[in-house]
Amino acid sequence: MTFTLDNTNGGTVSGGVAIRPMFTFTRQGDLAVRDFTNAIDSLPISCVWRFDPPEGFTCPDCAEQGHIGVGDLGLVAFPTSGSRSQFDWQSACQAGSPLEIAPGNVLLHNAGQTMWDFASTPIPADFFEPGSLPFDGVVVLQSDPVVDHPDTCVGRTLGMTDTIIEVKEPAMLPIDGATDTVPIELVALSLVSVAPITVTYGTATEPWDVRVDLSDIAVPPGTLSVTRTHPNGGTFIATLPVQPMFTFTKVGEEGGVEVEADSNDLSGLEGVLTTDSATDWQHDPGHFLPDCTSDMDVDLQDLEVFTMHFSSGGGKTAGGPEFDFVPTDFSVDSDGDGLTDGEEALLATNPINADSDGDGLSDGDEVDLGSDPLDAGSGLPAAGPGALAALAILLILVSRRRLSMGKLGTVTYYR
Ligand SMILES: [Ca+2]
Ligand SMILES: [Ca+2]
Ligand SMILES: [Ca+2]
Ligand SMILES: [Ca+2]
Repeated sequence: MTFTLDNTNGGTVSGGVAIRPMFTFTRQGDLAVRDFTNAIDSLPISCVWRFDPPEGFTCPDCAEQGHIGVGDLGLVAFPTSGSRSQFDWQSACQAGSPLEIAPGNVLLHNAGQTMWDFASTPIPADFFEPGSLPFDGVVVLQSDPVVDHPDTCVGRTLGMTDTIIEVKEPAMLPIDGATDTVPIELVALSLVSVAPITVTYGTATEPWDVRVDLSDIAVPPGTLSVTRTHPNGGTFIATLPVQPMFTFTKVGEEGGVEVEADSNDLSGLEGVLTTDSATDWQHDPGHFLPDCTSDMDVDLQDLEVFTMHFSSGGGKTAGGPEFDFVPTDFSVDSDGDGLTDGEEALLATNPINADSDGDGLSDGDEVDLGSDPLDAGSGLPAAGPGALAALAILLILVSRRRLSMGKLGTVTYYR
C-alpha cells in the first residue's frame, strides 16, 4: 500500500492487498459440507483517503506536519473514479490546509461601524443647490445588497452581499508562518444612508438621502498580506483603494433632485482604506454559488474573514470612510419566506423580499407549490382539479404558518 499525502489531512492510496478466502458450501437437507480454499494474490486498491479521527480526539501531533499516529488513522476511502467534490477535507484537527487561497470574489456584508465622515473633505457651498452651505458631517451607512454582479449571473442575487473584494492572484501558504502578498480590488460597493443628511441653506434645512457606489474612475489594486499561523488560518492586513460615487437625492421632492459626486466633481473623495490591525481569517472552502456560464460550481468565497475593519487612517478625526465587514451568511433567511439567502441566490429571487413577484404568494410557498416565484402570473391557482389540489396545499401551508405564529411568536416554515 502506498499512501500519498497531498493535503494536510488526506491524499491518495494505491497498491494491493493479498486475500486468501475460505468458502464453505453446505447442502440443504443433509448438511453435507465442502470447504474450498484458493488464493487470490492481490486485490488492486486505488482510492483517496482522509484522516478522520474519532470524536473527542485532541490531536497531540498536529504540530508535526503530515504525522499520523498509530491508531489515529481513521481511513475514509472513496473511489477515485467518483467526484472529489463530495470530499470533505475538514477534520477534527481543523487541518483543512490552505496551501493556496484561490483567486476569487470575497462576498461581504457591512455590519457595525460603517460611515463616511466629510470633516476633512467637506462638500463645498452651492454643491447641492445654489445657496447650500458646506456639508462636513458624518453619514452613517447601511447595506443595500448588490444584484447582477457580472462575475456571477445576471439576475442572481448574492444574499446580503453589499461589498465584493476580488482576490486577483492565488496566495501560496505552504507552511505555518508563511506569508504571501497578493493584489486585491474593490469590485462592488452598495451602501445607503441610514437616515437622510441635513443640508443647510441659511436658516432653512432640507433632508437628502445618500447612496455610495463605486465610481467608474479606475484605481490601482490594493494589497492583501496573508500570514498562515495555523493549518487552517492566520492573520492578514490589507490596503484597499476606494473611489466612491456619491448620489444625493432630495427627500420628498416631486420629480426628484439628484446630484452625483466622485473625484471628477470634488477632490479628496478618493482614498486608501487600510485594516487598522492584523485581522484573523480562516479558510472555509464551503461557500459555493453557481456559475451560470459553465453549470459548474465555483468557489466565490475561499477566504473566510471573521471581521474586517477598514478606515482611511486614524478613525473619525482623520475623516473619510470606516467600514466593518463580515462575510455574507447564505444560511440565513433574511426575509423569512422559508428560503435561505443561498437558495434565493440559486433561484434569483429577492433575499430581502418575501414575495419577489408581488402575487401574494411567498417565494417559499411558490417553490413548494411548483409555481414560478418570479412570475406574478404563476401563483394562485386558476381553475381545474390540479388547481384545487394546489389550493388545498396552500391552505394547509397557511394554517400551519398561523399555528406556528401563535405558538412560538415567530414564523416557521414547514417542509
Ligand atoms: Ca428568504
Ligand atoms: Ca425572498
Ligand atoms: Ca410570489
Ligand atoms: Ca408567482
